[in-house]
Amino acid sequence: MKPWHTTVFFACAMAPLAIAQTKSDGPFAGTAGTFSMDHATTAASGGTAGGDLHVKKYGYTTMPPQVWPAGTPDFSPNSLIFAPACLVGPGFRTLVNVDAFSIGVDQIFVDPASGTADMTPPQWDALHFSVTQGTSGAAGSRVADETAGSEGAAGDLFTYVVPGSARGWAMVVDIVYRALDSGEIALGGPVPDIDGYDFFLYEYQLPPNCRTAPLPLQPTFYFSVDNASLPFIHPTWWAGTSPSGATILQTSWTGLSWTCPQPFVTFAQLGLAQDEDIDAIAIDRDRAGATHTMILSTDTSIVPRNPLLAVDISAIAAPTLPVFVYTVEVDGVTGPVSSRLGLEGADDIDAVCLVDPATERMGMPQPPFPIPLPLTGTTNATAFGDCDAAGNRIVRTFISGDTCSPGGTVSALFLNIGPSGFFHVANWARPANGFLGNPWPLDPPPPMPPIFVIPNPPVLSGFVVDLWWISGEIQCGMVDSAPPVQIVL
Ligand SMILES: [Ca+2]
Ligand SMILES: [Ca+2]
Ligand SMILES: [Ca+2]
Repeated sequence: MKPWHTTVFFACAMAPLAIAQTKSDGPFAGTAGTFSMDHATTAASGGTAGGDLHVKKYGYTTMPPQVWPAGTPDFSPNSLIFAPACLVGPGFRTLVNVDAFSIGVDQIFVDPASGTADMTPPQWDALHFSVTQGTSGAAGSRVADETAGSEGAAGDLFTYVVPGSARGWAMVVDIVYRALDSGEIALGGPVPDIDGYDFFLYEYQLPPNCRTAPLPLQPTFYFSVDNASLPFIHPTWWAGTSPSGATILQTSWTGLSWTCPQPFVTFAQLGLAQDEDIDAIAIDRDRAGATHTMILSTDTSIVPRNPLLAVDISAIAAPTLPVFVYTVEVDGVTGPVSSRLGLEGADDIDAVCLVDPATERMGMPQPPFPIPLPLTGTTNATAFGDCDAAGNRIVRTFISGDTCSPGGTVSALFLNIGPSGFFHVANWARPANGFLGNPWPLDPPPPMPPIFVIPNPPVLSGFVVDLWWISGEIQCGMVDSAPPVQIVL
């Protein structure tokens, strides 16, 4: 291996080009998660309609999210809420739609007395969200840009690092990024729609040593169904309360099976009308040391409300719970988070999850290196802790950028461990159709993923490394250096 400054990789000075921002970007581009989609999207993606959770692994893919396999805990569809013992059997799966879910370990940092974002170093908070099909976004916003595309924005996953987040590169804060385009995860249908997302649930797919955070052995699954599902829900689920799509239900894993659903928080406790519908939840209740809070969204077309509400759930049995608009202070002014996301008017959110990347198994963007070349400034790199098929800890790192067709592309990955300087570890080449273009499934099969897997021998476990990608498109005369990403092996 050679220090990076002795590696002659790009020899020519190149002029920057004006390029549209069509790539996935930000600190979570290519992230994993558990998704639910609306019925039409699920069916068009080759899945089984109705309330099912779908697994999407790290990266960009030509395979849609897959139905959760049986396991422990068992989030597969016939076990989770459709077990016959719970009186809503598998035959109802095409009729019941889960439109919000969480496993209670979201990392939510808000003041429970005001609903305002409130972090203490080294905490971060990164909001992951999806918008509804009716959302247009404020002029010039990232959401509006995506809405203008033929497939819309409703099937994309966006992220937003909440101001006040303590660690990392300040330039990623208070910016809406698109972490995944619907085409990059192969969602089907003319206007795909994600209607539920949770990152942490995905991590039950990984051995404990590969997760970003500890997970409960006996988790609780919090969820809501949509109003159209209500005729198919057995009355026992409501425990004597009035049926409502704005009630949040819960079911717990006993180690062998799930308890039958019961109310966690009713619409009445939240001050909502019975005919309203909660369509997104993030709950921080079952995480050690957490302040018990919840972020939710209602269907704002039924009753106009801010699309992100914060709730203090520390007194869960109280007849009414404190509900606030989720707000954040920016430049001394406190205002709705939804406004920072570029949402206005009838715009609405239908999936939400909050993640703290300070867990160190998620890559932290670092300040960019000064490079004596004209750079396009368009390349983005991310890194995530993961496991290989044998259960060994690995790091996956991805780059994304902009298409320069038909130019071929070469990329190089450098690795820095400690004070030793950067070492060149790999080159990666694409022969045609642009290096870093989105969506990836448009590439000729088999797609070559924009990925490099760094094997992680146990002897290196715990080392902090910086990953640095540089890439160039020879025919188009483009070169760029992505900000380095720091992660713990
Ligand atoms: Ca959506
Ligand atoms: Ca609902
Ligand atoms: Ca909503």
